[in-house]
Amino acid sequence: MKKIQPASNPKVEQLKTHVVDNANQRLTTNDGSPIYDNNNTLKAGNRGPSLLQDHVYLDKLMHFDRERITERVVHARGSAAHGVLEIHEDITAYTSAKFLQKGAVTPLFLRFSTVAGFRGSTDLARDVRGFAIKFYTEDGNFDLVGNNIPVFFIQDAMNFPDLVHAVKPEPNNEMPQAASAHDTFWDFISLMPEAAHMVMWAMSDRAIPRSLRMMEGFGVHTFKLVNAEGKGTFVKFHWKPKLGVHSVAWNEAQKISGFNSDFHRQDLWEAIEKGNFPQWDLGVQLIPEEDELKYSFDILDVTKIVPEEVVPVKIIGTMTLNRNPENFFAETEQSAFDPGRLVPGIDVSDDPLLQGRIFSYMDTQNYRLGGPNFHELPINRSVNQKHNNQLDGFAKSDILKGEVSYFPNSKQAGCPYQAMLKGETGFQSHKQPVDGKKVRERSDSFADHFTQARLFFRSQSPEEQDHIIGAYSFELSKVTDPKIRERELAILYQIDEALASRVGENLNITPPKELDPLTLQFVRQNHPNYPIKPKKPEVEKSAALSMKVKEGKGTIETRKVAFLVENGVSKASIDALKSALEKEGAEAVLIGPKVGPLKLKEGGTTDIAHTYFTDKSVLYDAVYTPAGDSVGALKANPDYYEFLNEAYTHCKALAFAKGTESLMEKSFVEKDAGVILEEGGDWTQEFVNAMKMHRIWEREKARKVPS
Ligand code: HDE
Repeated sequence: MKKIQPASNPKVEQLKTHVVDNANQRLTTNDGSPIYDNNNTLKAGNRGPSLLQDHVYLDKLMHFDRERITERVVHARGSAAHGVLEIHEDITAYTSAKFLQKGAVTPLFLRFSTVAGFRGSTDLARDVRGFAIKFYTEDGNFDLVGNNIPVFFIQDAMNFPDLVHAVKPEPNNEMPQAASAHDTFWDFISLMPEAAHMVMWAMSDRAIPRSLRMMEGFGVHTFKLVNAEGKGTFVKFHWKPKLGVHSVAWNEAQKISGFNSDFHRQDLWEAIEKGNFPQWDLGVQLIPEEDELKYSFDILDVTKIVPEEVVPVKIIGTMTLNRNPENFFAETEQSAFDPGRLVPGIDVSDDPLLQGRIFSYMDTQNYRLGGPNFHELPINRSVNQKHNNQLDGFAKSDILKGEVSYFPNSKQAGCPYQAMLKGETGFQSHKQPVDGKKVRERSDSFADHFTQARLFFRSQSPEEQDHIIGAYSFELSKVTDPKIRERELAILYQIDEALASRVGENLNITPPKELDPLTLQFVRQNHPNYPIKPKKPEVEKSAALSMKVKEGKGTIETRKVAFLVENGVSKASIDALKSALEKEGAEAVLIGPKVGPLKLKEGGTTDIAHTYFTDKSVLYDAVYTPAGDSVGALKANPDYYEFLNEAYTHCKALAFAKGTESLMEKSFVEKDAGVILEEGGDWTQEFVNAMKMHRIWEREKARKVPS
């Protein structure tokens, strides 16, 4: 991976002016008064009652009592980093946005999140991941508040609070935390076939990423680019990770949640601290306005993708995350995203979900961050100074100069002036013709709920399909109301018969062939003539939808390999694989019996920071057993066998140094393409190649591995 030094930029410089460094400083109250004693409250006698006049204590406790703010109503659990976007291609024909011009380098802040869980919930929940980016452009902030899944559950903003209520913990007992596997979610979903496509993604491995650095990101909605002549072009935004798109297994995800519920947060933080800056290519799918109605699906319907085979993704730039936040609360927690933060050259489309979002985000930030001045918080400030006549409000920090705070004025020569008065461009909405009656209706072009769900399912590899079936079976087995299970199976039947019957087998249900009357009744509220014959899709399969690594395409950069050791391990045997891994950008981590020094066969010691007490195979990508006098101790160590067995079960690559093969006998590891022995040949390269495939999928077939 290309290591880039984080160059300074206007946002970094702006933030620096707000950073407080307590090193070498005297303790003070919030008003700067030096504190003499920070241990004892003021009392009447050293055994007497405390005094109300203790302003030092009052100052401290008054602040402490107010430390918590309301968490985000959704996407509460998040992790973020600073970075930059660099544009390599010329797309001036489509947009005048300055930050999208060839050569532009724009500072940004990216916050990843899960959706359903509370702020302290596990990173590895089966869930959609938020992918929200604030670009600090010279024309103000542009927020691209996307997800790692390119479609959404619902088509119209009116249903959003219901969707969220259904998926969040149930209101009577606040269970379950950070999980969709419960009655209310599936009750809602089974009445809303428009969710079928997104649910398919959520039941796929996309919803349990290996790392935030190994996820795709999507702007999700269709947006509009607008060029200097005012011509609009529809656009879909894509972020393609340089490290590839990878996931863990569901069985693994649940265990990671126990061993390290900060797994993704820590992974992101550590990668950036080590200089392994995560990178994504920025891609755009461009659709001329004339083609708006050309496809079998409606491009304003957020439950649809535009398959890459139909409109190719043009790569135009690279995003690099190169700096961790200085302070979690000040930056990650207080960051306020809003799809309505637009800059000249970019506009919203008429997607009714996107339109609804424009209100909700600003409204929620006003509430969550305590008033209308949240954009003055350092993390939210634009890098160009804002100039307007808006005054006052809670926590105002800008100090407006002079007596003029109105428009028009003559006392300040009409300033701040409107761009149009000086022949400047400024933000102009795309001049699209609009004509229609005021109605609360859904277009019938939004009525095909199953074709793309089918496209997604049929584009998956057999292993990925198995995982999807496993996920539906897990979630619907957790549902307690049999009617809900059946209703959902009727939806699955509409998508793919084999999918429905395999999930049905696991639930002891024969899938109904027709949608449930309740579901139909609901759909007909939007589409009175439902069912409506869907148009023939442009493609039946899309290779871009499968995550399976193509032979010879993978990378093992930043992957972690557990080296299982005991006293007496051979340094030479460690180094043999360690150097091969490091050459490929991967990391070797020694797991030993205790922290501190570990004896080496060759003499001397090495330091152990990770032990069998704390580290389990689910936290690593592959496992190696080096040779030495450690074999006896390993043979007697049940944790060693747990490590091997689990790594094997989760289809990871395993390597055994010469003289350690016999350790396999007590485990249930069997030699296969992903079990590499140090015997002749280029075994280190073989191991690297096996890791590059991410998983040894053949193993799943033979051994009913948990998904
Ligand atoms: Fe959000 N969403 N959303 N959403 N969303 C929020 O805003 C909302 C939707 C997304 O890291 C909230 O600041 C409505 C789609 C992300 O801070 C809230 C609708 C997509 C984040 C809100 C949607 C998203 C949010 C809660 C339907 C993908 C986290 C806290 C009309 C394109 C941003 C907040 C962060 C957060 C409303 C649908 C992505 C309540 C009303 C579609 C990544 O305003």
